[in-house]
Amino acid sequence: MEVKILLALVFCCCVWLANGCVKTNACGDNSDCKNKRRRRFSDNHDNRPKGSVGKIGTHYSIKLQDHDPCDFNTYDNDLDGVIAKEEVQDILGINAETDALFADLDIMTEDSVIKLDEFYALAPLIITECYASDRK
Ligand SMILES: [Ca+2]
Repeated sequence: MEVKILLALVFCCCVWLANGCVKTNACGDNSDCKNKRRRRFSDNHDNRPKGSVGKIGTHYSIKLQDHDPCDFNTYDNDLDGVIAKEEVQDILGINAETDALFADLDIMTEDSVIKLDEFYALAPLIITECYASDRK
């Protein structure tokens, strides 16, 4: 009987500790990682790139002030490693050219996000400003 109570107590402690660890590793309410993401977003909010895109035939011309239109990180504002359509629209506006650019960059996987490999494979082919870019 005493052994069962002791085991139950140990089990409860393990569950309690495990829950604590999960909360620490995932972005919990007080964890730093969530704050860092929010901080980057708000830091960038005033300094977010703003530009425009024009379509010339099958190619695009992107005009951005003080930001590199050929840099993946220019577009990946939330740092999740992929570019969502909303992230491109935040910078280039919501219009037909932005939609077409996003669709052409997403042509390899068509998964509604642009991954790093996709971006650097396609940007030098379809974005005029990136023709000379030899980034990998
Ligand atoms: Ca992103």
